[in-house]
Amino acid sequence: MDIQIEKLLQGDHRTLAKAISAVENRSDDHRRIMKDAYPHTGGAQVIGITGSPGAGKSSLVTELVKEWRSAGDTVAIVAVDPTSPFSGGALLGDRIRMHAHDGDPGVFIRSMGTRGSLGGLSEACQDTVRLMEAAGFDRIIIETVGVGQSELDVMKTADTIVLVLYPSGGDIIQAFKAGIMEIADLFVINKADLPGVPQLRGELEDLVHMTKADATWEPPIVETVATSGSGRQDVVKQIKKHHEYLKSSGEKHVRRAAQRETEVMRRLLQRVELDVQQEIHRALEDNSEADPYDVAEMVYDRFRRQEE
Ligand SMILES: Nc1nc2c(ncn2[C@@H]2O[C@H](COP(=O)(O)OP(=O)(O)O)[C@@H](O)[C@H]2O)c(=O)[nH]1
Ligand SMILES: [Mg+2]
Repeated sequence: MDIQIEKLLQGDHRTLAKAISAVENRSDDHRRIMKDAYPHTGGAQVIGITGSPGAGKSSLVTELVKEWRSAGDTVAIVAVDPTSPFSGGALLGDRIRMHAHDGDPGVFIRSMGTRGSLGGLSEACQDTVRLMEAAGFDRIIIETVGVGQSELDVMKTADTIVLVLYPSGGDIIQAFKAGIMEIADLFVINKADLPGVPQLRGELEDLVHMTKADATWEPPIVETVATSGSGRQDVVKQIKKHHEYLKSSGEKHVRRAAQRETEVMRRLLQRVELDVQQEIHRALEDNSEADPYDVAEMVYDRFRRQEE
């Protein structure tokens, strides 16, 4: 499979799709593809959208796409589905197609299964986002269900994090426990056509005051009805405002620098993990009587010696 970087940079959908597959499968040329693409990244606003299943994330994404497309912005979407590698993304794809974005070169959708990629979800997702940036998309959306640590890591690679809630109780506590509350930049109360909105807003305001007491950006709370499009302009406005805040405050730079460090660490640890495991097995076999403190010490010493 030969990926032509020039075609990727021109925004060719087929080349972009092939490049993402190559990276997901950790094919031989994935490092080359990423190195070629990397200098062309950093231009898009990456928006993470999370929330429990059924909150209305895909419906909201569909509305945001409409709004941005009518303003002339191009949009690429990564739909991370924890259950199946296909259903969620296909569903989202169907929705967007239903709204006549089919064949629109300004919209690109890719789904990704939680266990579908070899190098880890956040790595695959981050690489995918970079390829989309290199292909010239203005806005990149990552839609994911905020359940596990890997989904949380995925969210942390976004510039702007949106948490979608709806009035039914329960999921706000779940989000709080999962640590999403602290990292959200914008809260959307979707299904605002249903009863219970004032209560949810009250709970949310309390939690925001608690977790974001000394933050320079106080996350706004926006109400939407994704099925009718009501409130979508407010969401778009707040996402834009957050991006401006990130740039003017220097926070964007700070976040990207921190992400860079985390990424290097993660990629490195992944590579050494296998080596370390082998070393541990050997040390355990050779020293069946030794306690874990000494074995750990031995393995560490062996690695230190290898370095010298
Ligand atoms: N009443 C109501 N239903 C909605 C709203 N937004 C989405 N839904 C419905 O909620 C269900 C789940 O929506 P979906 O976008 O797939 O949620 P996701 O799992 O978070 O992506 C669908 O049946 C939607 O039609 C809303 O604002 N009000
Ligand atoms: Mg969905």
